[in-house]
Amino acid sequence: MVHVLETGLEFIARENPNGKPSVRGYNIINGQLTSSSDGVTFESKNPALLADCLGEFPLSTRDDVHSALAAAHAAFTGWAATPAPTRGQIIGNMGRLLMEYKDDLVALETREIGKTLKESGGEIQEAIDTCLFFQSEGRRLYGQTVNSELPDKELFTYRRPLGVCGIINACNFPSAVPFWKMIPAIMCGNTCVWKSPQDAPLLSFALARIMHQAGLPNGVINLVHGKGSGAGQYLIDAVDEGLVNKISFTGSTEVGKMIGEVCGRNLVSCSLELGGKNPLVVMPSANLDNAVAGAYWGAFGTAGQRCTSLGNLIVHEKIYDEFMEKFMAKVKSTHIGDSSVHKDVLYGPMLSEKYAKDFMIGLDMAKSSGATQLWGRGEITTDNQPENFMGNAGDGVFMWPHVFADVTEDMKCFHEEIFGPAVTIVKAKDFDHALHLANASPYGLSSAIYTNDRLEAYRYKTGIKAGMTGINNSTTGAEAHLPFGGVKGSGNGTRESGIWVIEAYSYWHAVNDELSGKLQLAQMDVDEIEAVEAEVDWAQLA
Ligand code: UN1
Repeated sequence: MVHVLETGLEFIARENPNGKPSVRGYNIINGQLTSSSDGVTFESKNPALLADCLGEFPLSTRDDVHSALAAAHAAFTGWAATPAPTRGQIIGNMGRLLMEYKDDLVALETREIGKTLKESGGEIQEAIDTCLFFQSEGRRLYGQTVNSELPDKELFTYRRPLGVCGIINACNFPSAVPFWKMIPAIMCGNTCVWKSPQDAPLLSFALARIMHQAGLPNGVINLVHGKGSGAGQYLIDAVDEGLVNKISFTGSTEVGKMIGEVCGRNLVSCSLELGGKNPLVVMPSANLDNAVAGAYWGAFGTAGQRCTSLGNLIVHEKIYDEFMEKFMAKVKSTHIGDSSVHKDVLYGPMLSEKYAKDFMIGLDMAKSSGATQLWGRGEITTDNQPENFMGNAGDGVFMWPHVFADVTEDMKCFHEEIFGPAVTIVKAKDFDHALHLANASPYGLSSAIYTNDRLEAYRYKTGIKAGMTGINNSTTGAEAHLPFGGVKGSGNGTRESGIWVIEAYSYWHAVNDELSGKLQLAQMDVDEIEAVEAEVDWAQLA
């Protein structure tokens, strides 16, 4: 931890039960550590051990957000003019520093949002992969040469940066997702104001410091902490004030629609990665053990708090009983607890108390939908804990795994995302019915099918309306060089990751260069070509 904390954090006096330090956190505006203009702060708490406070962070005011925007505007011209290979080199340095600090960052992420150490490790790795991918993109960022219809004239295309980007991400992927956004943004020459998720300010601070340590000039990425209704909203309001050229948001569909409206009325581009009710179909030809493993991981890994978590598990009636027996045995054996203390847990606490509260509302919705609750008893407490809960339930916000069966298309819980460890199970009569069910929710982010029938797999892949599909795999598991995003209620069609994300952070600039020494008019001064009358009767050949 020493390296990261050396870069400007002060400790504050607190007696955390695990003996870990609390820090005074700061915004980073134009490379400087600043507090909020009115001095108000909020706390970041370990959801597995609520008495462990990671620190106090500025509750940023409108003025703070405006200062960050001013810094991003001031830095833009110089950064956009920096050669792309140099920008790529700095991004490569970020990747190498993340590798150096990986263990510290993994432990910090687990402490701040409660993911297991293994999953935090995967996530920091995804941020590293993103840096390494975009390091070399600095030596490409290709434009094209295009042939002109006129002689002695050249046509070119260039990728240009959009300007100042507002970045807002959720706390469930607090490292990978902001890197998915900001790395291509700065690669293309943009500058950013990053509103950190309110439940992961310390990790966001550490990541932003590492970016500066890698050689990022001041003002290119400016970090402001706060809440969605505060700093996040001020950043969106700045779109109406003409101060933002791009918004990139990962979060709920409801907030995404609001952001889309604000951006739409200002003709400002936005990338929206929103909710999902991701279906996973199990067909009779599937390897059932693999299907059980994929469904179990999809539903309960990360305590079900991924955008790509399994929502509707659609099981063919022929293998329903056999599948359910194996699936329920796994659910009942689930190990839950604080991964920084207990090694082999499948999942830890909810991301924060707020996520725990919202999950309980989701559970009530599923119950009142009329589904059969096969497993799960809400929040884990000292006198309400599953067999394999590890630790002291009262210390944090832990939830039982929940299984709702006999779900049908007319129920609310079939259509609505429940963000947390809960799966809704639907029985399908045949393949067509399963595909219909998989397409029947308002979302279209991820999807999956377990089958060993190649034609079924093909029909699923072509018939499903989703941004991502796993064949004989779970609904999760995006890689840093494949396009990530959804259709329908899951987003506005933009993509993150790989070469595809570059479209979201640059515009195409078409340039023509007239070398003929005179004015030549496109379409009008083009040589006319006369077709020659044919003398042959082709019909004779038929
Ligand atoms: C998200 O849930 O917002 O595929 C991102 C996955 C991860 C990324 C998820 N690699 O689940």
